[in-house]
Amino acid sequence: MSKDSKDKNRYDNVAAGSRRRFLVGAGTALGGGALAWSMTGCEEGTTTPSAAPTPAPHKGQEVHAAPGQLDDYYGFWSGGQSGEIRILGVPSMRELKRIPVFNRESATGWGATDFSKKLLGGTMSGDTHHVHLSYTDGTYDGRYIYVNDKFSARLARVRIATMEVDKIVDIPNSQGTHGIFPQRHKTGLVLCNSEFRIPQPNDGRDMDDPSKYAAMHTAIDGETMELKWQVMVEGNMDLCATDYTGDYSFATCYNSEGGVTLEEMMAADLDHLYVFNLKAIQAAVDAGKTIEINGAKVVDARGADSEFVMRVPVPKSPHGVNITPDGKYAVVAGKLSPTCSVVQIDMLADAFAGKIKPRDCVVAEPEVGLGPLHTAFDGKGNAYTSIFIDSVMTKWNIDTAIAQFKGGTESPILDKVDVHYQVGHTNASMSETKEADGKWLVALCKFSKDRFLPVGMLHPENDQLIDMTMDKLEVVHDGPAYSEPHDCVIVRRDIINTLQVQDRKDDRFAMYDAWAKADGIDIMSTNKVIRNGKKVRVWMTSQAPKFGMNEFKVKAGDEVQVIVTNIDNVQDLSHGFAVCNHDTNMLINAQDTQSITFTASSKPGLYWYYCSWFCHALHLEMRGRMFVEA
Ligand code: RUQ
Ligand code: CUA
Repeated sequence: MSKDSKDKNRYDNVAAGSRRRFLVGAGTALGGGALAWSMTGCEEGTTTPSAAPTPAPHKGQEVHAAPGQLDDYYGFWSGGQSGEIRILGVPSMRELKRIPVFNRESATGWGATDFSKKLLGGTMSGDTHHVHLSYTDGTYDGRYIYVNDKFSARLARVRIATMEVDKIVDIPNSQGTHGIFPQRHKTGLVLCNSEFRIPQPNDGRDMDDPSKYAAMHTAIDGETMELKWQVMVEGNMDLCATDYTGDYSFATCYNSEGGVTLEEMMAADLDHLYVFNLKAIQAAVDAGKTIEINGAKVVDARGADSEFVMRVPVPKSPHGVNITPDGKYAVVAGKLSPTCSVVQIDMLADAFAGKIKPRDCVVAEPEVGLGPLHTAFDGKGNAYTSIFIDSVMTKWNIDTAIAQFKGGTESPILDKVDVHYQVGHTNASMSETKEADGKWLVALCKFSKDRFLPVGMLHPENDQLIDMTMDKLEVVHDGPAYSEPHDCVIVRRDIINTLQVQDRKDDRFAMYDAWAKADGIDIMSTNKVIRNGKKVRVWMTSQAPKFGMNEFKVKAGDEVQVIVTNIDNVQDLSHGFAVCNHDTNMLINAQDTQSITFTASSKPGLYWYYCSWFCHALHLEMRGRMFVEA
């Protein structure tokens, strides 16, 4: 066997290995016809992996960011099972930062510091899928980032000024919190879908009676991060969206059959888009027309359409729902159908009033390719749908699709570009706002197969950048990504303004201030050890290249809390505080305070503590001794 054919074999095996059955079955006959739903289709057909041909030089926008050159956009990526958020520069696709959210992170001490421990409540892993920023008047207001945790039904908020998590809320009565979306007219509610149906309440009753399972559409206040209400529905909910006016929220629903096995979930031909009438729900909550489940005010909207929830029938197992930047349409991607269903939002009121049927609100259903998942927009009337099975991005025109649905003959499909491979989410610059600008499109491909050097059994994913400004879509960058970005949003850089040094305004500082008051110390200058029985509190400052205390004494087995205030007042002059052999490290930014609690070793001895973030020419000398006495 020649080296070349060996290589080819290896790549074929890679391809075969990634033949995870995404969808099985059954060939669901719908709209465009029966589809054979397995990824085998793509290996035999259009997207057999092979090394990419050398591309022709790119003639569109500048992609490469030269040394020292800033990107035009911030990209906020979810980190999937890593539990974090990532910040990339777009178009360079350079990774700028990771924000630990639901994960324990060794570098910053997130998950180990007292404040992060309190927020995480002992649950140290998370599955982030959807990152969205807070809005005012239909566009990003630069205040907050929200992200879901699918593992443990939580919603976290990051304050953009500090790029740190400031709140985490547990969502009751929910499993598999998946789609989330904030309201767009103002920083109002953040709506969260539970994907999995469970008994309500889930206390051991009805465990094996799926007919009684239900899922929750949950409203969290985006300012206070308090739970406002839940709406209980019969089907599981996938992606979430909100309109631009504050009237509705949306959830795609698959498994309207209420099945618990794959076969059962695939039985019906149609599923639907849930439309939630937020004003009617709020009125019911205000009037006390709710039931209480685990402390949540719940509106029961199971079964049939009501003033609260309407079900717009769409082809089987819809996935993404995205709202056009003009606020007129909800585009529902078919997943098992090769179509997108376009729902006209200003017709929904008539459907709620019973004047028209819910299905009448569907005004277009263009065929976009096999396995449509998510849709982005350019603000110029075009939609860009990610097509999983075909591994393409399809560009189509919304008005032409509507004309075609009425009998027109012009095809709405404008272009298709191959992506590599099996694209999941997609998003475009400012696409989820009224300021969508049609510059950059990102295809988050679930598999890279042969695009990068093999690195063991698991290959990176591939976040590909596409130039949207030319007649033809063109892939201009391959971005390997680890575990496992689901979604991203791309935000103009003028919207994001971060602090240079800590402004000490988060909840965290109220906590430290209360302790300082109790101990009668000045947090910005005191270096002091305070003992209270077996508990020792160490107040310490840091200023390059010294800690305010060269040594302190504790006793073996003491509970030691170290509170470090970094009194340096220079941007990026951060210090770390690590204690040897104590599983203890944290980052303290300029003008910030952080605290960490640990148990002093049961073995008496000397343990150095040291600065773990590079700060000064004498960074290595920035350390002190902890004496653990018997
Ligand atoms: S989902 S690949 Cu978790 Cu956002 Cu669509
Ligand atoms: Cu302080 Cu390194």
